[in-house]
Amino acid sequence: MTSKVEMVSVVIPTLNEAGNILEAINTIKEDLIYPKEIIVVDGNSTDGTIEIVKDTNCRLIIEPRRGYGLALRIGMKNAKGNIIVMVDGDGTYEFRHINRMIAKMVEKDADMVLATRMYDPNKAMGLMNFIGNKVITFFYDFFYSQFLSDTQSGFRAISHEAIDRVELKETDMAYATEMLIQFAKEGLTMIEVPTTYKARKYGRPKLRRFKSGIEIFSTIFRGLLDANTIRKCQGNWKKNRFKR
Ligand SMILES: Nc1nc2c(ncn2[C@@H]2O[C@H](COP(=O)(O)OP(=O)(O)OP(=O)(O)O)[C@@H](O)[C@H]2O)c(=O)[nH]1
Ligand SMILES: [Mg+2]
Repeated sequence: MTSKVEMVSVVIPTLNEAGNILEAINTIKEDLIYPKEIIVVDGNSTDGTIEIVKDTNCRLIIEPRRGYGLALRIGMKNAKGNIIVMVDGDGTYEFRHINRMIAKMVEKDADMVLATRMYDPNKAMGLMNFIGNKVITFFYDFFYSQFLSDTQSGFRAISHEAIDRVELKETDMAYATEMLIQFAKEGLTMIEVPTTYKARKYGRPKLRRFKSGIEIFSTIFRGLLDANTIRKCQGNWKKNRFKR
């Protein structure tokens, strides 16, 4: 439940994003209307990302161990806001939509708002990522009784209290799916707002599609091994059908 905004902690994982990170920080600083802190969790970048972040007044955490999920987890542990926003530092997401996501979160008293890229008129997502995302999302929605359209969105506003209720262990890309599974099991409310998406301008994707795909599917199926999953999730369908 998120009934008011005290402070927003924006957590940005970065690994060699020197050409992207400053625009991300500046846009968030200018546009986000709520009291805020920006926490960059860097994986020991070698392209100057660290120096760029040091020149801003953002909090910088260096986490040399690899992993997108690990970086987010460390960032969230250090967050002071009652709302946490996770977003990539690669300039692919529309940062300007943060206010809209938070407003929706409060309006609907939701525990998480995801920015969905599935209604993006520019169709900037690559075909393979689009297909993979659709298949993963279908299985996730079916088994966990949800109505999400973009489970692989890395742009989310999350209630701090809710994220403290779940235990997440994945260290890489499957972290994002594990979070949705745990939220579904806890009966927490997740809704989406549409966003636009841009192709990466600088640097290389860190996503290894095949490896991540296997990890994500095994996370979805492992989640079902818990005997109580069906019981815990069966009420979600009714509850979520109109909550949009
Ligand atoms: N600290 C840290 N950040 C990481 C790590 N791997 C990826 N990131 C960051 O996490 C975010 C998401 O990774 P991306 O490489 O953009 O993955 P993606 O969004 O699937 O790929 P694109 O299609 O290129 O956007 C980016 O801001 C990365 O810099 C890591 O091991 N450590
Ligand atoms: Mg990205």
